Amino acid sequence: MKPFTESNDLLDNPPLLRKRLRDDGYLFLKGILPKDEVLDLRRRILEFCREVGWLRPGSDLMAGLTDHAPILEGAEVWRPVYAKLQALEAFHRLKLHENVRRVMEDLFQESVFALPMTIARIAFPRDNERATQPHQDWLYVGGSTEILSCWASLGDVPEAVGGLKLLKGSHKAGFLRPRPAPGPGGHAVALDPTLEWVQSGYYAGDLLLFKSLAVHAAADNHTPDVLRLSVDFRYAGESHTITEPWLKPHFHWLGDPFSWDVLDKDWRDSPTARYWERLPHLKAKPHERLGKD
Ligand SMILES: O=C(O)CCC(=O)C(=O)O
Repeated sequence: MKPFTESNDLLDNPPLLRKRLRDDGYLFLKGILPKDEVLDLRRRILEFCREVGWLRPGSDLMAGLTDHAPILEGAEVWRPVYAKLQALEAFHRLKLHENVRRVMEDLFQESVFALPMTIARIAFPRDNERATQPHQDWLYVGGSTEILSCWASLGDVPEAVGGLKLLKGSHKAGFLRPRPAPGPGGHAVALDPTLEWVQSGYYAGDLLLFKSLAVHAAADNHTPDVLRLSVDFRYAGESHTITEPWLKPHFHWLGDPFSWDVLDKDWRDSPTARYWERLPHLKAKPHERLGKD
């Protein structure tokens, strides 16, 4: 598979950065997130995984090795682990880092805000058929099609472990009607055979950002035993409309503990909590899931 084009050399040239995003549908930025904070999050999440017996006994925590049968996102046993992860202030803070904000302001050419819903994935090996299928985020995110998605590995994710791959140029085809499919999100789109997948290995701190209509998917995890941890979040310019569900935590549709009242109770006074309630221009509308079968 062809590697991502790295765009760090354009960070000082916003017009060219914007042009590359318009042309390719994505930007791959090396080392833009604080590596120490990313690795600290990895350690904390892997501790939660170890507590419930998902990690290989006696193995190095940070290696994230598992012999456990794959656990699917949403499963009963997954929920308490994910609730602990979602209750970490540092998890929600990562997306607000000034390096990300600066890039987003250059791209949107106005003040920006991160959508509050922030997603983590604990993707098991030996489960490629139930990994995230090719899709466009706009189906789930709705609102302005200019909203940008971001995906970062929590730790190093070499190509063999999977990470996220993207169909370069696919954002130009408009909204593609999805069909039901296994894996997170539950939908997939047909692929334009003239377009090429791109993917690179990720190091802690790297960020892939892409347009809401860009087709992307989980790349296969070719290892027998390495968990893939990642975070994904979204940004909008202050003039753009978002949809109301994205003001809530991921999996809020299950109710508590996936509510802000439960998740941020220990850090309610921090700037990470409820920052969107202090944004003067935020516009949110209900989400009509166009294209839902
Ligand atoms: O990490 C994954 O498997 C899926 C992430 C994704 O599709 C997204 O960020 O929109």
